[in-house]
Amino acid sequence: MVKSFSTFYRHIIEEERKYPEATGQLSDLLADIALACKVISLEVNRAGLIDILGFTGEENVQGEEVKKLDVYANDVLKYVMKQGGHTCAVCSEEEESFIPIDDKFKKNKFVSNKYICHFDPLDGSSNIDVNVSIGTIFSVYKRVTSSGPGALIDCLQKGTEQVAAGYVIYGSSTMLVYTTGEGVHGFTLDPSVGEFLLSNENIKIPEKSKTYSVNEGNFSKWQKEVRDYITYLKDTDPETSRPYSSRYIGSLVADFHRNLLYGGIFLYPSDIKNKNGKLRLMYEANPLSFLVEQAGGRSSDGAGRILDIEPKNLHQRTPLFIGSAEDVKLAEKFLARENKHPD
Ligand code: P6P
Repeated sequence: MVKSFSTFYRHIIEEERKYPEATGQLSDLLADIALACKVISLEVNRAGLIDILGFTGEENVQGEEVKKLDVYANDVLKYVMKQGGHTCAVCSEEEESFIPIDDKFKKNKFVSNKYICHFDPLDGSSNIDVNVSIGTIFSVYKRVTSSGPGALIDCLQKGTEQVAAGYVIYGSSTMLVYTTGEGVHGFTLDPSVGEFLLSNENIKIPEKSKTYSVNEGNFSKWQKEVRDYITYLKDTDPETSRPYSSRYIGSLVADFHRNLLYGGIFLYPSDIKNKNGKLRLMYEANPLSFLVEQAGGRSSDGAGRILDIEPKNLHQRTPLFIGSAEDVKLAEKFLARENKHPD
């Protein structure tokens, strides 16, 4: 079958045309995000050549050493969102609080800057220096306040309220994967023309897989039910495709992207040290959960749907079980046996 030739911008415009009432702001916003990620991609791919590597000596809100590329990616996204005029607030892993944007930048004087965005500007940053794939994750909501600079209430909405979500993975090629609720579509950056070209239309994650992705170094810290689940996956039973293969890159976007295309379950459970797990709800779990559900997969905190979680703060963490629907359902069954912490 001949692949339809399309660029990311053309694709979002065609999606927009399905909604007569659309003002075009979301299309422009997504194009702005793609532009920012092209700029970030340039630096990521050059990082090995210039002194952008290494530590800035500062710490971000997570108390982690910040590498210069994290700061750079965050600055580019903030700048492009502010100049783009379609957002009233930007939230980021690198920013303690949300950044309100007043409407002096808005492009359409009849319509307020009606969106807010959450970003993980450069997820997996600990892998920057060893040339492992890293990524930018984004999540877009409609504002709930009516006009002017955005407020916290605009930024703390359930994942089900997202109007768009996606990521850009900076790997052997730079790929953008997104959804606006009309399926999941992948685009590969052609550096010679500087465009994201449609490469994976209507991605569907395999219902069941033979791959699990988890940091087994935490095994002794998990509650018993999680330990039982992983042990089950490693037992031999050809009928249920066991033992599963273990694949763990330690870069969420890279692990998720592989599972999205090939099937698999990624899990970052809570443990005795991290009672709510490590990963962040607003700019990691929610956007990837929107994508995986649109691709026919499932995403849970072990007890319930990630997208149904009512957020309490911008940087709250959540346990995450995400990927092929049958695998996530089985993990939930193991966890339902009892919710006691490790014996
Ligand atoms: P661990 C990278 O720092 C990150 O935030 C995610 O990209 C990744 O999935 C996770 O942490 C890896 O955590 O504890 O296994 O190193």
